[in-house]
Amino acid sequence: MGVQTHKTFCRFCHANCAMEVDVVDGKVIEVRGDPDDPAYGGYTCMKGRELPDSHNSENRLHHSLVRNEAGEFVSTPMPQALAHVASELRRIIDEHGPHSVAVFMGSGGFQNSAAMSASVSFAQAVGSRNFYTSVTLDQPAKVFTTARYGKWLAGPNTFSESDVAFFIGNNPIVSHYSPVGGVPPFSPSRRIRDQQAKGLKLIVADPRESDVARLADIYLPVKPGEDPAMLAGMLNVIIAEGLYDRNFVAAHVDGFDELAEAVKAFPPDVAAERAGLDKDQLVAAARMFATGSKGCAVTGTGPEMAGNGTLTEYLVVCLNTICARFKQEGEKAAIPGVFSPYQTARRAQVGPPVPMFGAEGMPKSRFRGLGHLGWEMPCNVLADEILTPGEGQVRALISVGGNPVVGFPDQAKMVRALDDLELFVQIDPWMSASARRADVVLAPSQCLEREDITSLSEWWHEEPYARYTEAVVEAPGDVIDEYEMFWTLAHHLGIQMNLNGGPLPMDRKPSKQEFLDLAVTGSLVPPSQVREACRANGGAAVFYPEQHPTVGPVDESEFHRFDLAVGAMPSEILKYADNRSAREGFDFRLISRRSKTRFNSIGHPLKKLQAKTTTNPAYIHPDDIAALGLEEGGLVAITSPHATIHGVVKASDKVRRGIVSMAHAYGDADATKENVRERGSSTNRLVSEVVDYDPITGQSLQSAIPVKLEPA
Ligand SMILES: Nc1nc2c(c(=O)[nH]1)N[C@H]1C(S)=C(S)[C@@H](COP(=O)(O)OP(=O)(O)OC[C@H]3O[C@@H](n4cnc5c(=O)[nH]c(N)nc54)[C@H](O)[C@@H]3O)O[C@H]1N2
Ligand SMILES: Nc1nc2c(c(=O)[nH]1)N[C@H]1C(S)=C(S)[C@@H](COP(=O)(O)OP(=O)(O)OC[C@H]3O[C@@H](n4cnc5c(=O)[nH]c(N)nc54)[C@H](O)[C@@H]3O)O[C@H]1N2
Ligand code: SF4
Ligand SMILES: [Mo]
Repeated sequence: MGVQTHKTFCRFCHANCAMEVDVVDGKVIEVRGDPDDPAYGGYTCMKGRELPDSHNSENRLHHSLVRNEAGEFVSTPMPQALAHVASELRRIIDEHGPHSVAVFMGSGGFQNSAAMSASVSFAQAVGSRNFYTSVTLDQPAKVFTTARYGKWLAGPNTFSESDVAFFIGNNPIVSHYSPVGGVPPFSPSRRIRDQQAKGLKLIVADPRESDVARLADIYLPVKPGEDPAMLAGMLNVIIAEGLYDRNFVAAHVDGFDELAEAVKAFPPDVAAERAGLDKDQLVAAARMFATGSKGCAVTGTGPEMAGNGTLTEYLVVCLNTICARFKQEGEKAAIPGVFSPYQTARRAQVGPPVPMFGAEGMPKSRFRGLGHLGWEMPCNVLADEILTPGEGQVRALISVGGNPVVGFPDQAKMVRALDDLELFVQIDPWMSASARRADVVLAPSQCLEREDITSLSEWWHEEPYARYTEAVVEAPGDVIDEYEMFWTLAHHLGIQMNLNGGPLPMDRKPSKQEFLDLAVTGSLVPPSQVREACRANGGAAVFYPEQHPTVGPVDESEFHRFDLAVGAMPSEILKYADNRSAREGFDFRLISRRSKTRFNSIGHPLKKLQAKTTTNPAYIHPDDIAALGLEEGGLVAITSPHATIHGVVKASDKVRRGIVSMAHAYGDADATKENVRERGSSTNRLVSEVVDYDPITGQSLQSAIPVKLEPA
């Protein structure tokens, strides 16, 4: 049979790169970047190029697995597996109440454009407060600070109009991730260079000279966890030298005087000393950022995980706010977001307050004073909610493309918790570290076997770009889409799922198109319309320039201001100034990074990615290697106050001294010193979520972890 070529997009990660896929005899044989797509221009990365292996691998699950009485997995038809899960859920709900059922949506789930709505509406239909997503293992302080300190309705300056950009612990060249205002992750390094050719000045702060740091005009090798000192020092300079936007502050910002007073604790010499930076570089960076006319400061995961995450994000909000890095009346809105249902018009003003953590009536956890952040419970409390008897104890967990064994803090405790559940359901195409501990593994379809919309990537598109892709191959064996799994479970339980646009039909299974239309009702264009347009366009993307909202004038009847002095801020700056976090005997800091060849733990089973690496090396400065008596290629024992792991030593003069830089999501619960070269090891064994965590978001210290290093 001949080759059939289809236009679609990759969903290995959130970037949704435009692809052409060759199919022979119903099998994907090759994928490549679609050179005709105007936003992506043919770009792909080494992970996405392995989609054929991912879909065709014989190690992939073709059938669901249910444990029998002897505890062995038995291959089970999907309808029976789902009926079994539903009857177990019914028993558990009847016995322990609705909060005993938890749902966790991990990063494998995010790749399906229906899975978030399906899993959250299922948890709500059950009536459980225990809905979790990887957002609270990731960058929850961004969600909190934008809601708490003020959200500009028109959005921030976009990258393509910027003459300055400041990336703090964000390495989009490898991660293909940057918050709105950062660089769109499609061909990120070319995009940065092109913008530099147009005059962009780039500042990067990272304790290691990351891929993006190598392109910087000013590189600030900040000490791990000391971003607040660096940022407060920069604010000090900007305010003292009057480099901020006075008119904007007068019109839209409260709490400026309190901020100005608090950052006096960080004059440049004090800030530079604390952050481990050169004072002149810090001052130069502050001036470079503030004298630019457009462009944002953005952070990635590093500084959010390094302790003081909420304070760091708050200071970044302050930088962007006092320098007025926002879209103004008459301009096109920053990010049109074709599939995003907007409740409020895009105006040149701050939006109404959004109820966040601690608001009246929001569900609370039984632990550490933590509670719902927006609509979800922080991952920090999941292990304790499972392990601790009492009202609302979690007895059943459905993990949708998450891998709690490797992603969560305190691996040993999470493993105990998973093993303590009455029912652990893992939705996963692979026998991942978590799937191996599950009671039921439900086998999902993979991306090229599904219809999907580009909702996950559209917050980077500055133009109204949209796609609805068809499935390009049929799924093998007995696998289905996650939305169908949740619908079937709800159908068995006799509960009603409600989406953004209203109730989902429960008497017959809705199509994916119907599901998506209801999931994003109120969007600029409904998915069904985009589908028709894409079909008419040979499967390629469509643009909706006439739908791109123009920023409207201020609505005086709904006028709000940024407030930089609510809650614990800015007094947290002074607390931080008085409090140096030293851990005696643990003089090194382990910092997180992304592996080029994996997406968290996604990709471990793929042959070509394995050929590149099977471990997450411990990158250490050559002088530290010598001083500690370590050896390149040898093993290092890495000990935190909580546990010890092993790593394969790799010399790198790109990391600061006093640091070990390692990717997470390698190694499973059985990883040992003996198998670290084949599996890598889990940095989360070193972390305790009850000792070092953010009191608002629950984010655990997953970077800048105090450790000591010894030869192993
Ligand atoms: N120490 C430390 N810890 C961290 C981090 C860190 O930097 N340092 N990073 C944190 C971050 S940012 C995140 S987002 C979390 C991630 O935490 P999780 O989301 O829990 O972990 P992943 O490894 O992404 O899990 C993905 C799972 O999805 C499965 N999968 C692969 N393809 C598919 C698919 O098509 N469908 C379905 N249903 N499943 C699929 C994989 O086999 C895997 O089991 O980890 C966090 N943990
Ligand atoms: N190839 C690949 N891509 C991925 C992923 C993956 O696993 N592999 N994971 C995906 C996920 S879930 C996410 S959330 C995104 C994350 O996207 P990013 O946040 O861009 O992730 P990283 O590339 O790890 O960049 C974080 C940087 O923070 C630095 N850092 C660590 N500690 C500190 C600190 O205390 N202060 C400062 N200033 N910097 C610090 C690290 O050295 C690192 O360079 O990436 C996504 N993309
Ligand atoms: S960047 Fe992400 S979406 Fe693009 S090819 Fe790589 S994995 Fe796929
Ligand atoms: Mo993440």
